[in-house]
Amino acid sequence: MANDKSLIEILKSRGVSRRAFLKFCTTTASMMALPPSMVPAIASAMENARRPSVIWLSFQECTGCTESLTRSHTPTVEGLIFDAISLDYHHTLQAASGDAAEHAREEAMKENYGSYLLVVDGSIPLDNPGYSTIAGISNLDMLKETAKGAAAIISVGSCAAFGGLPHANPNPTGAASVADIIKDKPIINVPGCPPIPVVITGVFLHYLTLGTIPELDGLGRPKAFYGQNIHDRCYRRPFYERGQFAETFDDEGARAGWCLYKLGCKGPITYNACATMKWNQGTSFPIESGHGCLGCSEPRFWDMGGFYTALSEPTLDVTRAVGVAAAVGAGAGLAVGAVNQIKKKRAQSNHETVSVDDYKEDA
Ligand code: FSX
Repeated sequence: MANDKSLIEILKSRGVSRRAFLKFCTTTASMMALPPSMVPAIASAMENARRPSVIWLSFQECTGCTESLTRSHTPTVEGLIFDAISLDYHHTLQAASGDAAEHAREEAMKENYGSYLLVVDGSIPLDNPGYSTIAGISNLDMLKETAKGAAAIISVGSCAAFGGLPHANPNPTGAASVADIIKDKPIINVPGCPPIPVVITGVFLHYLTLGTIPELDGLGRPKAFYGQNIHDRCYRRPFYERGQFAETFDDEGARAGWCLYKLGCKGPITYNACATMKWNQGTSFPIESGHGCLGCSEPRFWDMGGFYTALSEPTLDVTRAVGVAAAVGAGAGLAVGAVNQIKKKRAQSNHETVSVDDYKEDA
């Protein structure tokens, strides 16, 4: 249960040296887009931090989010941080099952009422409560009941944040996001299908060290990780500017590493840290592996016109006019509809009111 050991005690017991700890604090500050001057404050906060109780609920999802988190961090310090939260309930990771598992959730809620973190992955079916139940409790009822005593909610993955795959047209279960349902709690959206594991732990870290939720964009995503689009940080961007595009996945352009825009890359309308933080401990990310970005951290990405369909035909004007593209704030070469959609997304000022259904008119 929570609050039994401080974070530094846990790290020490696992053989993490002071030097490694401080290095980790520096990395954490950088990950959270905080200035180096914040490192001592982070170190001090982490030394005194107690493990928050975390209740993790999984609804309509593929478990990719949990796979992403668990497979990528052992035995790094980020992994230890994951150990350092008190994960009191998690369908996939907990040893208990049946009544014992449900009691663990109820006990954690009772013991830590008002202070526990609720993490949700997966969307919630609204059309028929029987579509998805846990211990005979509908996802909707379990979410509402567990959210009541939560200090904050982290929606991990695009399903929980925006509806994700279950919400894809024609949305047969009436899938809804957490923010569609819960209106009276701070909600941090950590989208991606799945999200980058270091981003998930980074959000935990922010809460753990600073006791606050990070600064969010109009879609409830932490700006530190979702503040820039893939296109702006993509190493293939110079090819885009020169109008050099792969036309097929096996042509000379593809072999030379040219831009994948014409092959359907959604990098220009996708806000995520893949191009900078990468995956598998910084090894690569989809575009580096030769595949366009699917836009998985954006609402309704399954319905964005096809993974291999270009956003629009890039023109000489837009491919060469970087300054103009920057001025419209949405990357170059976008179809007018896509630009409008992005502007609308960025204009949202209150993430709690953001719903996937807000974007229906743009479909
Ligand atoms: Fe969804 Fe996550 Fe994609 Fe899967 O929990 S964001 S389908 S990776 O597993 O919710």
